[in-house]
Amino acid sequence: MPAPSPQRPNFVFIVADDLGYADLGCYDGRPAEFGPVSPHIDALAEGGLRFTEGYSNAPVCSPTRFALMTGRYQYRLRGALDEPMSSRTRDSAVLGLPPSHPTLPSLLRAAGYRTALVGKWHLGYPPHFSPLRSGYEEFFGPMSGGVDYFSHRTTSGHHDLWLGEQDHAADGYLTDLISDRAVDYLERTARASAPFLLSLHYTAPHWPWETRDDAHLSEEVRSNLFHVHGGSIQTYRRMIHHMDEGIGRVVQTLRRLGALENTLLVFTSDNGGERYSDNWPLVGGKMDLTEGGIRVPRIAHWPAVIQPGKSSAQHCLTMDWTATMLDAAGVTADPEHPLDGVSLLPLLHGGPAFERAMYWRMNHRGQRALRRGRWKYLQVDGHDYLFDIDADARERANRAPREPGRLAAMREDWLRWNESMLPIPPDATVSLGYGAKDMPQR
Ligand SMILES: [Ca+2]
Repeated sequence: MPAPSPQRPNFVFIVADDLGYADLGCYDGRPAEFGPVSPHIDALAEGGLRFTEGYSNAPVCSPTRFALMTGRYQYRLRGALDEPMSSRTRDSAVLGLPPSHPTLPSLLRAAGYRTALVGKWHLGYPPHFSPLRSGYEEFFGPMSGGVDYFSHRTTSGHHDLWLGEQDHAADGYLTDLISDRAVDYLERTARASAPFLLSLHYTAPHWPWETRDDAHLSEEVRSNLFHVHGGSIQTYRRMIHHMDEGIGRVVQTLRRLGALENTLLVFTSDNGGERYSDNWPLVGGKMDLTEGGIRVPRIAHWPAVIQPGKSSAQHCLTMDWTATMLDAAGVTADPEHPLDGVSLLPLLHGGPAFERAMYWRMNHRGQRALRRGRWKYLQVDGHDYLFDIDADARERANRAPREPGRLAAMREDWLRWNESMLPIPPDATVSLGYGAKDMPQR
């Protein structure tokens, strides 16, 4: 094992929005007609560790972000029980991340880290909630779940681009504005003596389906950002490519400032892919607890510590990275809010993979899932399934009738876990945005 780094590392945690398992070149994604979709992210995989069984805490936006911020199962907080939090929550004093709750940025900041969120928040609005109230010193981005890339407005028409807690007018394509701000932050921060956390939460490649050259679409998607009448695989890939270009600039800036070596950079997605995504060979996508909804790209890059060019089948959830970053910074969690996340730091240092049970739940379609080792218990619409994921990641060979004992044990395991979480209240919402009348369903 390499010796531990003498200085506390920096963290750049990059989240793509609705990016699927096979959308990137380094996950066997197909190239676009313009060439490789994700050359800079692919280079991070070559220089770092690529996870083949990395999972999001939820198959939808805001619940995963609750888990990332708290390092705990999101089902412990009421706001995370909406799937996802919609823009109707704007005035809510309940639906958001409570400022009193310890977070990744608040714990790091208390330990002397500089902290910034550049990009999407989606964890509630001021005056009750905001990134600045949850540990970030700086915030630039939208607070809602989705905005138009050019007008920066939500479906309900609210302008939703903020600098701190102030409305912020800016011209430009949101992916580029986010990349510009990230580079600007690094230039102001990376040479300082204090280490930093930069949370870089792109909205790409989330709908509406707009590339940098599609400003003319802004007006027509104004009242329906779900954009059910538009988009294409070509547009989708270009949106990923725009984000990839920004990530390339971020990496280049870190390198130029001499900060790349001791920065743990993680790239991942908040949930599985949406309608134009490629989740092959997995079934399902966003909102589903089948693998396509929760297994996501995940790359860790840290030249000082991680051996380059390897992949790992270590099971890990989004919240495990919260635990990992705190561990790498030498910061302990608040004893009143112990982490559910498990630190992967020993693995990053070259240690062996370990078993790590993972639990999920969705109000939508009454879904449950538990992955333990090679086995997965899944319930959808009242039907119980059992899959050997190592043999059948596509979840087409249902082993439940052949292994009733294993199924029963895993169901009991899930039920015990669920009792330790908040129950789903009657007023919890499920927001789908479109359905069978808009396009044939899978
Ligand atoms: Ca998302």
